Amino acid sequence: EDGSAAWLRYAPVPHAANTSRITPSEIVALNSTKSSPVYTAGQELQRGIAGIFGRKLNVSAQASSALSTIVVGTLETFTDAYGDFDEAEDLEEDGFFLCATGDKVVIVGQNERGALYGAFEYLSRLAQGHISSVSFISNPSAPIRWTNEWDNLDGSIERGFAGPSIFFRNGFVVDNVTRVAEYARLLASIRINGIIINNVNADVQVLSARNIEGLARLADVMRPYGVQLGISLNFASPEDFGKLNSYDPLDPKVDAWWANVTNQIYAKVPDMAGYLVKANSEGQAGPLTYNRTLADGANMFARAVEPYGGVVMFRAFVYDNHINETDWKADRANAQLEFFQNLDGKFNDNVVVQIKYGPIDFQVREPASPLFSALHHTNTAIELQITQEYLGQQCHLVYLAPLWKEILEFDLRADGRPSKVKDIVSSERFNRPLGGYAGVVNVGTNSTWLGSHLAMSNLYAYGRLAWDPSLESEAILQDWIRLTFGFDQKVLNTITDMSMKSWPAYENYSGNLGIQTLTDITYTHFGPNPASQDNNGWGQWTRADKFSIGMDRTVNNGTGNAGNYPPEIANMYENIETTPDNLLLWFHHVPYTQRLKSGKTVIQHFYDAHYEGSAVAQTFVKQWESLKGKVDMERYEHVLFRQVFQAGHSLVWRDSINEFYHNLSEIPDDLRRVGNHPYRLEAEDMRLVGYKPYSVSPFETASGYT
Ligand code: BDP
Repeated sequence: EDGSAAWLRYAPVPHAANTSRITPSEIVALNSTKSSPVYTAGQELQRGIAGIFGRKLNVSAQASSALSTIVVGTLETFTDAYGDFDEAEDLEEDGFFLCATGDKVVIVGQNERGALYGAFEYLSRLAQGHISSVSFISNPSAPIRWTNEWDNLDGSIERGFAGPSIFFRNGFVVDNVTRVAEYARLLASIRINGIIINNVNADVQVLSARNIEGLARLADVMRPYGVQLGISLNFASPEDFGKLNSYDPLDPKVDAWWANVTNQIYAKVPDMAGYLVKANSEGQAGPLTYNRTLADGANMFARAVEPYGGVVMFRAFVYDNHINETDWKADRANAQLEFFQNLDGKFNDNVVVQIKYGPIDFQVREPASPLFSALHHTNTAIELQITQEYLGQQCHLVYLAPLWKEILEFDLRADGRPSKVKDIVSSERFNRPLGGYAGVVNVGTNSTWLGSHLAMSNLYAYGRLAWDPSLESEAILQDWIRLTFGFDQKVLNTITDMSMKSWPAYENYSGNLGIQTLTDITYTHFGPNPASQDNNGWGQWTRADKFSIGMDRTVNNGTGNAGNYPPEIANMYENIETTPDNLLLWFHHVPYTQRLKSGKTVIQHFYDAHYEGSAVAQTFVKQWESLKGKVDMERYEHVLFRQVFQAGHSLVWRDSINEFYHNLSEIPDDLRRVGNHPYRLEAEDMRLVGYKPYSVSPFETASGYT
């Protein structure tokens, strides 16, 4: 159990009696072409049933009249072979119909991909011991359900925590693509249909002839899983790679250059999903250099991929990372609206503006980005981060579905009407042709995929929510636990409890009340460093001084950011009384002695929350230890190591943050804990062998500064 099977373990179901309940004697997969997802579905059903029930069924491509079969096909092939059926008309693109009664199982996809999804759904049910009869249709919430990998051509991964890239090595696409196929299989099982395989900070060399050949090899192994390949582009490629003297999107030479490159790629990868573009952000080139709009830039790529049905994901993460800290009206949270609001309706229909869930950058808590409610004539997608960049980097357990759900279920009240984020990105609310989900994943060659077994619940939940955002976080989690760790009730209860407590705990011991995560902001984004959250050009600021803390984003006195929301929401955030406590410091600058709705002062809440959050992290170790013998040793030890680390690091967090604000405000903790470091073992108290004292930065991370 090294984690490579993830949730597709197909472990035997515990009660032998169940084996007699699955009686189909053969599998009919109505396509014998090996690159076809229907063929894959047949193979997968065979593999899964062999694992779960120990029975090897034959797979045939010929429709059979035998009563006890599992038939999988597309709407077209199924009706050709077996005639019409009632549910057919309700199927939407990528959707499937699954009907299992006794020994007869019918799986029909609206297309090939849908058929494969139906097969995975059936297997997931079997693997979880659900063998009762079912008959239902399932359709996706949105057409775009992609991952974004931030892999560099040299094989490193930006914000990757699980070893080097599975896609690239030494400047080129890897030779051995086996693991890419395995990854595509994993993603297909959660109904992800596209992967952008390279970093948004894109290297122009992805367009080299050798790499385009490589893309074709990657696409070939992903195709049987219905996963399309896409790439990130560097806006300056015409100049830096093509040797033109410009990359102006309105220059016909540049346009022709992109059309030509795109034709070359589609010649090798006829079903390429499209392009992802990060422009004019954090030093990346873009159309603004030529006084062209971001829409001019996006539409240039859109024209190139349009003949092939390709899509351009254009990131709304546009800002200048040299923001002037002394300008009190400056606010990075306003950048998205400043750049995109006036472009609504100016993007081609195959462009999707990809918006991070909040206005800043994957923080432990942010309000939903107001841009979702501002673009009514533009396709949008939400960008989520499975990679725990600011959230413990896979060394802390943080189950993210509850965070994503808060955003997806948030009602932005555009035009005073129900406007939940999930209904905007599904394309429904503003009746758009496209919309969906982009999840930053960053798998690596580590057998666990993400570097941590428990972090895989996040990838699983991402796919499930992209398909159906109305699912509950806990229900998704429990499916994942059963598939990953089996049927033991104590295992289920314990991992559920730990996971559901994990985001609140992390928020408590990192940054609470909407102050942002308080990690080191200069580069690592990992441990505590509240001082770095001011005096930096990135615009992630706490505005903390001796007396008060928080960003004033009101229209009245602040940066005006609250006014970016539709009126009902704007009014809520404009006023301290109606702003929820958990976003108080996001929208308001208040004295440390400000009373929260709970009655506590801001500073006392800080102290208490940090003690509470880190205390919860201590219990994760005990909880996990209680599963010894119920989880295989390999995964048990791997997880235990991380939980012990998290328990320790949460104390470092607690003490650094509390001491920092204690020093700054000079307001004592009511319970006089700050400065005492309960539970903590000091390096200074140990006899050091092979270690030397070292002055740490930031100094608060060690109680004695060393
Ligand atoms: C920031 C990451 C950086 C990414 C950037 C982005 O730290 O590595 O390049 O987001 O999303 O949060 O483009």
